[in-house]
Amino acid sequence: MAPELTLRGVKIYPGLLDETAQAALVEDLRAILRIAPLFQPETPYGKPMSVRMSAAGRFGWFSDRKGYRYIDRHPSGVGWPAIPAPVLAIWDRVSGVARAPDCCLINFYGAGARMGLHQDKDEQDFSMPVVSVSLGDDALFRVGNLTRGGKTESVWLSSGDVAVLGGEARLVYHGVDRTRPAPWGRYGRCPAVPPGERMMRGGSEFRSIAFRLYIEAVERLSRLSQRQRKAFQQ
Ligand SMILES: O=C(O)CCC(=O)C(=O)O
Ligand SMILES: [Mn+2]
Repeated sequence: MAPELTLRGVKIYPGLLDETAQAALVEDLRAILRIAPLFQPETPYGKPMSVRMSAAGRFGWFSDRKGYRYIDRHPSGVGWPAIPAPVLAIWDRVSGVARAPDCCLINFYGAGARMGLHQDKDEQDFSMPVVSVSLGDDALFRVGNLTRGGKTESVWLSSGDVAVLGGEARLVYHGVDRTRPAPWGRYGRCPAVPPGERMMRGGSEFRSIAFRLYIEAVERLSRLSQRQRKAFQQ
């Protein structure tokens, strides 16, 4: 499938998912988050990240003072839910690889959340791409270079857009500067994400969400200690 847009090797498929598909995916994500609630990772420097996360699949990404890594259970101790079939179908359409993904990371961008420029290099096999699916509000996605620094370019990703970091672009620096309410987006607001809607009971405003699929590093998998796990169970 040919991408409509390429930004520094990142392939972008604007509006790959129609409104019905977006709404169905949001329901799938809600079901995952009821089992494996969003948590706030900490950087290895001890700073809480502004993006909250969860995951589906065999592995989920996690970070605390001990570093960035994949773990085989949600920090509460519950197993990660399975990757929903429509997510696997998106992977099949755009990834260009036969192997199925092991991880569907769910990134939730609440008000003011952002993600600084970084490379995705906690995975084992860089011949596997990273696929990103945007749902909800628009996100300003920034792409840099294969090394830190230098000029960067950005693009607004809207609900239903899919981006693929693969091949030469697998290890480009990238990040999300900010989000903005979707009415300005190319395809409007994701119908399942009305403004101000509460995501979960006692949960937070479901302002924006982007989730990505990963094939990642089994060998670098680690487990949380009892003490680390307890911190999430309170
Ligand atoms: O949310 C996005 O689109 C980017 C997130 C990202 O780069 C990451 O979680 O590694
Ligand atoms: Mn990344």
